[in-house]
Amino acid sequence: MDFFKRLVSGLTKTRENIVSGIDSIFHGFSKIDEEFYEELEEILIMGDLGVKATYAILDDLRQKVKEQHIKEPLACKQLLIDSIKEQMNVGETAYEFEEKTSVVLVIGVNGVGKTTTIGKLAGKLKGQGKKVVLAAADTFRAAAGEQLKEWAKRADADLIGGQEGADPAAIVYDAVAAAKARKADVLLCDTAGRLHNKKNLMEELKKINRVLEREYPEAFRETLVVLDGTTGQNALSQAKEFSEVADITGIILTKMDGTAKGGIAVAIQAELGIPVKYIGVGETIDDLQKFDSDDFVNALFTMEEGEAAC
Ligand SMILES: Nc1nc2c(ncn2[C@@H]2O[C@H](COP(=O)(O)OP(=O)(O)O)[C@@H](O)[C@H]2O)c(=O)[nH]1
Ligand SMILES: [Mg+2]
Repeated sequence: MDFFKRLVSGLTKTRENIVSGIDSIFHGFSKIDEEFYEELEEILIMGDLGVKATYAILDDLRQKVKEQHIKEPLACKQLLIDSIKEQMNVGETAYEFEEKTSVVLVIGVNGVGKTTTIGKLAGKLKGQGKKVVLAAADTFRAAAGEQLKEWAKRADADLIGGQEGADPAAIVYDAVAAAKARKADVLLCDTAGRLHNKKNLMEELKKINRVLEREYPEAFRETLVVLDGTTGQNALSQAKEFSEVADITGIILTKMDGTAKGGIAVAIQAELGIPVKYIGVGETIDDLQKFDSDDFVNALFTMEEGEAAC
């Protein structure tokens, strides 16, 4: 299946959640009035686009409708699509780390998909002919290291780890030494996500960052927050909290296969202005895609073959 078809297919539930509601409004209303906007507002908020983004989208839509003297609800569907794309605009998303000697710190709460995503990323980079080293700096649970070891095998990447309970910053230190010695292109660091203990997490990230700054200043830095796309508004608040303790350069939204809450991608880019760089669309090594907001919105409003158009 090609890339766009997979995206369209993966977004089926989100599309049903948002677009079928929108379509019924566009068809159900004979004129554009307050009630029309109110219903639209409710659907966008229920669709996890977030309150702030929803208001911005509707303000923009109202203005365009006024300027262009549009009277028919159906005639403003394309304007709505354009408004969503505009609100999501965060400029060109950069993937510089893929081209440079780089170190990628992957953070996020437990269970969101950090380890899995690192495995997928390692596989992608290996596919591009890169040398990849993984740092198993989630030493909080022994299982986490084992899981990353499995992924390292699958992706054919090197792994640097330590005992359960070992100091994560010390593992990152060892991993940097290995990355340098082996002339690695990319070092991917897995971490433990204990957001419920913000002070500890902050201290831990600070320590890791200090090691990276001191030992690997020549490496290009990337800090990616992994969020579980099925958790909707929770994901948005996690992104906010992490942005308070780290300089986030991008978001990875996982479990976008089969969720009805994919609208959260709009909220994240529109509200936080942080680019969603990848989305996870399954549990295998190939299930990670680069994210493009225009493609995403197009896929959201594209009917799949067999899906009834309202
Ligand atoms: N369906 C689906 N499951 C995923 C995706 N990413 C991760 N998972 C699953 O989510 C669970 C937790 O992932 P894990 O990488 O261990 O999360 P971590 O605690 O953040 O490291 C695992 O069962 C993964 O297979 C995804 O994109 N789609
Ligand atoms: Mg993990």
